[in-house]
Amino acid sequence: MPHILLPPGWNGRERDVTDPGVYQHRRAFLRQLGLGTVGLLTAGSALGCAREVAPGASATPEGPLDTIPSNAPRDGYPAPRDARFTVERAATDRLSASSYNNFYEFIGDPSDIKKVWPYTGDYEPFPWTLRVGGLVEHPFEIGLEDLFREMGLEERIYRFRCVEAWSMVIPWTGFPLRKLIDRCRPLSTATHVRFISESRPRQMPGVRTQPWYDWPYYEGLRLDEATNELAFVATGMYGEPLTKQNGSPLRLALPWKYGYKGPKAIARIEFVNEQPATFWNDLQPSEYGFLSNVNPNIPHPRWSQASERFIASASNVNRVPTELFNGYGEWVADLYPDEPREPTRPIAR
Ligand SMILES: Nc1nc2c(c(=O)[nH]1)N[C@H]1C(S)=C(S)[C@@H](COP(=O)(O)O)O[C@H]1N2
Ligand SMILES: [Mo]
Repeated sequence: MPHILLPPGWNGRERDVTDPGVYQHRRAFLRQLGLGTVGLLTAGSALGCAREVAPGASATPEGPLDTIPSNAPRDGYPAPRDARFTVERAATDRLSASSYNNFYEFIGDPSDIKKVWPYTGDYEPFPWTLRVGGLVEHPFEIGLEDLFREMGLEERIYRFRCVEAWSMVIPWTGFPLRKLIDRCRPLSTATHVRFISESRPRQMPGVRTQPWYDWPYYEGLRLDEATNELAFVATGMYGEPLTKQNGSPLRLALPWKYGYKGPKAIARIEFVNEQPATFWNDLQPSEYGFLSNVNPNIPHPRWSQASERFIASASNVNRVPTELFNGYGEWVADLYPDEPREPTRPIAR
């Protein structure tokens, strides 16, 4: 494994070890809800917040929905909805889902790490080539326009749960991951699949200013998880191609797992014969397991997972109980006979 450079002040500073930084999160969240500032925990760290502008930088986007790449393929939108996947709650307001994000590659303001859309101006995802390799019959590359046409697009409304105990409901456009995996023709020796995100220092300010992370972002699944009916490759949201901050040009949506299991801006897929290392697990194994299924019975070592803040919109946030497998047990419970069905003590998994 490559070496992980830990952030300055790594030890004993909660702010630095938080995935998905609940710390800044709490502050940014309240600010977004218009509740003002709370106890200013200075985010000022050794890194500073200078925003280098890449040569030929594009203008800062005007708003969170101004970041859908103008050359994103639009064939097949809006896609027909798969009626098996709907949620009783109304979908999260589109603006909230596109302005409150975790995408570390685009963090441009360390004091508000969820606000990444203003820093996506230099990122030009299209044209994009997805590379497939490892334990497959024939490694190959495919342009996304061709891939999208070949796979066909559908819409699925899924619950979405971040490990930080907030949640949304998102209408995704895309195709089942199983369809893509079938096309990759993995060898019978493959047991797991790795996903590697794009990493472009010139276009992604967070990659430049946070060198202690082991870019590119990398994730992985067991093959039986990846081929489960629920596992979805998202190319769009709300009937349009993905915004840059939501993971353009393609990302995973795995509704029974915590959000970080779904990498954004996937560049490469690789089949392997052992459990692959993953980004957050390498950084903090006691807090972010490989499986990371949504489970109210497994508290995060630093907070409960029994309930979550459901973000309907910036002004409508309700605390609701968290469901085992995020409510998707019907599809995935059989995959996890060892997953606790009852409350447990905090354990590292
Ligand atoms: N490449 C990459 N993928 C990523 C992340 C990231 O920082 N980089 N964050 C993850 C986390 S923690 C979450 S909760 C979701 C957030 O997706 P959203 O911003 O579209 O809601 O993306 C996941 N995928
Ligand atoms: Mo997350």
